[in-house]
Amino acid sequence: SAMTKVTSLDAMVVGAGFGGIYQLKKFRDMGFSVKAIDTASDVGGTWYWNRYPGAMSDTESYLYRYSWDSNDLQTYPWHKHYVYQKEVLAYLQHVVDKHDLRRDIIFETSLTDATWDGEAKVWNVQTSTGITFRARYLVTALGLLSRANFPDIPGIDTFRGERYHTGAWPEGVSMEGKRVGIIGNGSTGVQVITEISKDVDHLVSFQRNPQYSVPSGQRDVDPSYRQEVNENYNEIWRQAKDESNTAFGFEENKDRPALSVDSDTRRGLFEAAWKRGGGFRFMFESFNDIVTNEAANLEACEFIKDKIRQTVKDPEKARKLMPTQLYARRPLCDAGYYEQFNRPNVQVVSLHDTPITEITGDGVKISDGTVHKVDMLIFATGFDAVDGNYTRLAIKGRHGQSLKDHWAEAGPTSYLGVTVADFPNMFMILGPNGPFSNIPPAIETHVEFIADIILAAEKLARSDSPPGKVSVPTIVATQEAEEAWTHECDVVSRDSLFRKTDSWIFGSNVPGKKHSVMFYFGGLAPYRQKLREVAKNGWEGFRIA
Ligand code: NA7
Repeated sequence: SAMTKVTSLDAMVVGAGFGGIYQLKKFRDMGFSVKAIDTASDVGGTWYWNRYPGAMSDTESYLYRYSWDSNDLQTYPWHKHYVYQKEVLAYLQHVVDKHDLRRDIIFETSLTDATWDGEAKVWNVQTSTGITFRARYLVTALGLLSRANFPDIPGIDTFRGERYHTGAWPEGVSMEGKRVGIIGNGSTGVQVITEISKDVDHLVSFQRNPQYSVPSGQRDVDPSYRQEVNENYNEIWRQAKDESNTAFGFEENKDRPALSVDSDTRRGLFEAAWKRGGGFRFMFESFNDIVTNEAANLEACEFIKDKIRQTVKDPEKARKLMPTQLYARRPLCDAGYYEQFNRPNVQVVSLHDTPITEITGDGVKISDGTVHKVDMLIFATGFDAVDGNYTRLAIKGRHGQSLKDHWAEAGPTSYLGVTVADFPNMFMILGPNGPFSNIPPAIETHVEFIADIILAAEKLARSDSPPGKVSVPTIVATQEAEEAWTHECDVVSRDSLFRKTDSWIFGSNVPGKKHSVMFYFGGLAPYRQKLREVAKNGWEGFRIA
């Protein structure tokens, strides 16, 4: 029968990745009745879906985890400086099991519609499996990068071979003996190419814009290193969250412009960074102006281009791999990316020289008429990032308008990256204009802020209620606060060369999507300071009733 089951909850969490898991735990600890839903059949979010070969976090292992379980920090194993997808997924499953969170997660269930009922002060949430929820609070933990972006290439659906997007990678794909084509060479494509080159019969990278990549420095962890981390964990987290902008575990350089030193010194510092490894380190640790001063940026570009020239033996391949843009996209690192092109079975096609004209039944045709025959096509073409995860969902605020409507004119705006005016009691983890930093500490910052403001509002509601009757609080950001935060995000990113370089970070990777500010570029530590001030000033920018 068409009986709909309605479940009343204090809070509902959408998504069971890094963000949703912690939010669920928080609500549980607050004594709330809470459920989380996820489209996937297990926890993990990003790390559930992105099972492509070579998938790895490029945040060092000791900082790519939760900071709130000190026992776990001391004991949970990690063996390399960076964690691979399988390990991140196993870690998240471990956390969920350890804290018995699984019983409140409903899998294979997607949010289809959420509507604010202003009279009852609840969110009515419909799901793909017919379960309906009535929840006082709605928290979306959808991830920054979950909505796959497929290029619109003629003939794409006529391809008869295997076809995969890296963000929905199935288990058990074999590369052996296959001719493989890959479109996309961002951080995902670089990881895939580096990993599979040795396994495939033949690989062609169909490359639009070449990118800059530096060594990751992936290596085994020495037991003494782990011990040192363990002994200093409190200090490590304090530095990452409250002193650093990127929260990657190093101090960003604050006082050395790249052109303030002579060229030998500069080269020496770049070389040292190259040897240490890490994309964020390379970009931010040695000099203070690589992403704000074009002349400084060009110095970094030249250094990396020299490395490409030295590494790639075939001058024609080297030419195609040479970046032409500024070094101002998400910094990449790898375990031997450029080296792969020295293999005779690995080719690169420059789509600037010869664009793809169509995908045929058995390959990829480029503008000079060549058809590259392939058995498998890999789309490492990224995501409709940040707001793309929201605009596909019908989440409707107090005037019945959706988030998509709300963002139609001004672009994806928010107050503090956590909430949107006219969407009472709804909070986003990593919504638009949240901090641009290492993700787990940014997530923790959001989850803790959301928990704190709800606790404060609940307390207020209890003290305001007549005896015997508890009123339900509503928390909503003001339009002015949202506009001011949007302005602030605009101002702090104005000098950034990232803003002048097309990529998903400013929404310019998807055809038709408007170039817009989607992150707070001021850094995690200043962001957290701002949140503390908001709380201290009586939840400034919010109306709590
Ligand atoms: P990215 O960084 O958005 O990279 C996507 C890649 O796909 C990039 O090389 C694009 O070329 C390429 N692309 C996209 N559309 C096309 C079309 N139509 N034709 C050819 N090539 C195309 O996604 P990733 O998955 O690598 O990384 C996303 C984030 O995940 C990353 O920053 C990490 O934080 C984790 P382009 O460079 O735009 O010319």
